[in-house]
Amino acid sequence: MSLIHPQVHYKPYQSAAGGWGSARSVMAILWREQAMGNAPLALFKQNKPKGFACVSCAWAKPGDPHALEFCENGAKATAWELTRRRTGPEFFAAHTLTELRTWSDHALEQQGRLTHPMRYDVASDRYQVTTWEQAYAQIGAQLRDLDPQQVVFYASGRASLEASFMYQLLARGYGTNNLPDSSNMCHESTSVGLQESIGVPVGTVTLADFEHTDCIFFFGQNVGSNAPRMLHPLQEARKRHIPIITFNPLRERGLERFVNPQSPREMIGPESTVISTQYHQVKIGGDLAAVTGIIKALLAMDEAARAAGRPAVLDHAFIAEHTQGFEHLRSTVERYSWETLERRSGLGRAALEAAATVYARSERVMVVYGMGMTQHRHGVENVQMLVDLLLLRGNIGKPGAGICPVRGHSNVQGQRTVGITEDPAKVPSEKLKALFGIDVPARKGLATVDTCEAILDGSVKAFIGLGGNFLRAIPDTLRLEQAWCGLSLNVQVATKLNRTHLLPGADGWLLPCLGHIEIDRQDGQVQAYSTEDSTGCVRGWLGTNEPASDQLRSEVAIIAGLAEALLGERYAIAWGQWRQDYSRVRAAIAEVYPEIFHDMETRMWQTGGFHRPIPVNQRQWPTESGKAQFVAPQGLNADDDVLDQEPPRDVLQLMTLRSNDQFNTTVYGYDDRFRGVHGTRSVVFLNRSDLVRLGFAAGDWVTLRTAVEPQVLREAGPLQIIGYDIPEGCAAAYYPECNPLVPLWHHAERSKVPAAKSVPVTLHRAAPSAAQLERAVPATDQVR
Ligand SMILES: Nc1nc2c(c(=O)[nH]1)N[C@H]1C(S)=C(S)[C@@H](COP(=O)(O)OP(=O)(O)OC[C@H]3O[C@@H](n4cnc5c(=O)[nH]c(N)nc54)[C@H](O)[C@@H]3O)O[C@H]1N2
Ligand SMILES: Nc1nc2c(c(=O)[nH]1)N[C@H]1C(S)=C(S)[C@@H](COP(=O)(O)OP(=O)(O)OC[C@H]3O[C@@H](n4cnc5c(=O)[nH]c(N)nc54)[C@H](O)[C@@H]3O)O[C@H]1N2
Ligand SMILES: [Mo]
Repeated sequence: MSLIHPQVHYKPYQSAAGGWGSARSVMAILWREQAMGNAPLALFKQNKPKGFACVSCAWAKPGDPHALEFCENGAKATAWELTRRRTGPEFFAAHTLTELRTWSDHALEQQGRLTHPMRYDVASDRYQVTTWEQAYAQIGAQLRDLDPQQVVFYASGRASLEASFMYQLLARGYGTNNLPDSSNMCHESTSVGLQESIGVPVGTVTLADFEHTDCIFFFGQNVGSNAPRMLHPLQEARKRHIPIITFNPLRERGLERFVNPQSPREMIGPESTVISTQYHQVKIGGDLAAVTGIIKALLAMDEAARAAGRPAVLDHAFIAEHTQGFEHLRSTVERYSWETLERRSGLGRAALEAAATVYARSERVMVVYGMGMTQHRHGVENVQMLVDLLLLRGNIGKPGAGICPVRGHSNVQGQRTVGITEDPAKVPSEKLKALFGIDVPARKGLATVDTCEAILDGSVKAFIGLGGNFLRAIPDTLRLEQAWCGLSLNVQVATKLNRTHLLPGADGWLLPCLGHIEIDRQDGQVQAYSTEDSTGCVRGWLGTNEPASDQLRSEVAIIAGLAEALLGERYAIAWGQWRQDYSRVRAAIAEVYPEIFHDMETRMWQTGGFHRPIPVNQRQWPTESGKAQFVAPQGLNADDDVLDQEPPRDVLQLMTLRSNDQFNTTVYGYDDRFRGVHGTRSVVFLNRSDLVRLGFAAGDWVTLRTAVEPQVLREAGPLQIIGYDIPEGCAAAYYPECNPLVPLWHHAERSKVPAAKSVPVTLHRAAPSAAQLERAVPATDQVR
């Protein structure tokens, strides 16, 4: 099964992000997915009024869209869903799961869209066609025999508001809060950190703020690959000469330069827009120290200004009226010496002072961030330090300022809003009781890491997955795969085949659903759906293309079918009527959450949709104290598992990240164009001084081993070394291939987000497989 790019090579990418490289890439992907017929037309309706929401990232879609409101990777996601390829009954008849488990992630999804409901047959080791009625009835019967605490209802962040709302009602009506979701591996550090600091779990910035800001700080987010549409507002900001100050261990191309591929003038001209005006290659996990340094510089500037009779640098009136904890933050920060801050951040004092100077000059500052902040042991503190920085000059609650977490999946934020959470305290229980007669279980449910622990200890027996690729996305993959086989029931609602489906347990069901680009008809009536994006904006959407198979059911229909089979008429919920008309689901959502969703049915079609109210933007702080909370860092170690004072010299900090040719565990291809890698993902990026010091050379093959908990062998590779522009002591390699290296317990305190960006590893010489050798990177073009 070789679907590898024929020409493997490494060649530093010289061009800007976007531009012709991006346009070429869109054409190539349409070709690759055999989607030339239907995808190009669909692209015109992407992110448009009465069109569909891009199924890629959660970045905001403007109310007045461009003619083509999509990016290279959004086009890939569209083509991926609209592919002409099909993974139907013939495919499953031809391959046992034992065989399919030897296939790559890429090869599996590349087979195309699932078409029929399938059930695993142990005797033949194959999936066999079943009917929807059988599926609902038998899954319902099995669930009735289980204790609800033994069952988990996972959601990946793509399902609509309607489907998500029904899914949590199904789980709670059945009797459990076991509702883990992908945000448990993603922005949960945000939800925990922001809730505590400012009293809301979501970002405060909207698209309009980009027009008013006069400075943007950018931490740990790879905008060029993972939220490319944001490059447009960034470019606009740069045209207004707004400084953008970036902290990232890698010089990510999208954060350096951009050519708008939809601007004919820019495409033929020599000019690209410089995105970052300061680029700080912070050490992995060094942000706590870096932000502490910036705050230290600001405190000093403030003191000096006031001593000299000049206006203060900090907004003391705001701090006094709206915040708590400033003095504690000040004394904590002042205790750290510059020497410590420099060592732990990997940045010089002058660089941090330069960032502080621009911050102090600016009246409206935004902080944008992503997984480089949340997926650390100190992920929650990282987020809170960014809030601290903003609060010092009143940069929350005014136009052009605020905190901007860049969420992942297209509706991941919305799912949380409508009740997908393991925590019953976050659910309007009285409403659910009054409206539907559901008693929300008092017992806290399992989030993602808890679910993994419960699978390991055997206390979870059944897994229902609404999308996603749980077994590939979670940490400690290999250990979990073994335990996973002990599940008695495994139900996966999906669009394409992935590795999680290949370990079906005792009874496995694979239920194919409509994608969001497809027209959803219920009893002949076209149904709309809705989402909430990363800026708290809710909008209505419509699928535009004919479904991949007439057997597909919508997620709403599947949840309704399961609910009818499992719960019957136990509650005052007309599941069947909700399926027939999704506006009834929206009416229920509006009844449960009127402050956010009142008049949803009309407002979601307004130009640009509607924004959920964020009280913080009126400077009302729904925290315990009624004020915004400064949080002082407990320590500045990147990782307490490796003693920072004297790190063993051969331990490197590994971050696992995405290439430009994947969507999470969906591997579209083997190129990471902006990082110069072509035709392979079996690489590890390392600093050249580290290579010399550790006795390796670019082009060598190594396995990585986790350097904590030595009694458990965690390994990934063999990977080929690329000498790269990355700080000393740091390493980078791809997710999900490196997930076996991340110990399950190695997660952020309080949010339990796996610390996928700081995994202590050592390097070990290894021989590549024959297949790997064939696609090895020529050693000559290694060094950048
Ligand atoms: N095309 C495409 N789009 C996507 C996705 C995709 O896979 N493909 N995934 C979606 C999802 S679910 C999510 S959550 C987002 C993910 O989007 P990102 O948040 O961009 O996630 P990563 O690709 O993991 O990249 C993390 C970035 O943080 C940097 N980084 C790592 N460690 C540190 C650190 O300690 N400090 C700092 N300052 N930076 C650090 C890395 O160099 C990298 O640039 O994108 C969404 N959009
Ligand atoms: N080491 C490491 N691990 C990580 C991360 C990391 O940076 N490093 N990132 C984490 C993050 S941020 C996230 S969000 C998770 C992602 O974890 P998941 O959300 O579980 O994984 P995805 O890869 O997004 O899921 C892909 C599958 O979703 C299904 N799918 C696609 N579209 C639809 C649809 O419309 N409906 C349904 N029902 N199914 C659909 C397809 O079958 C596809 O195979 O991974 C996390 N894991
Ligand atoms: Mo994510």
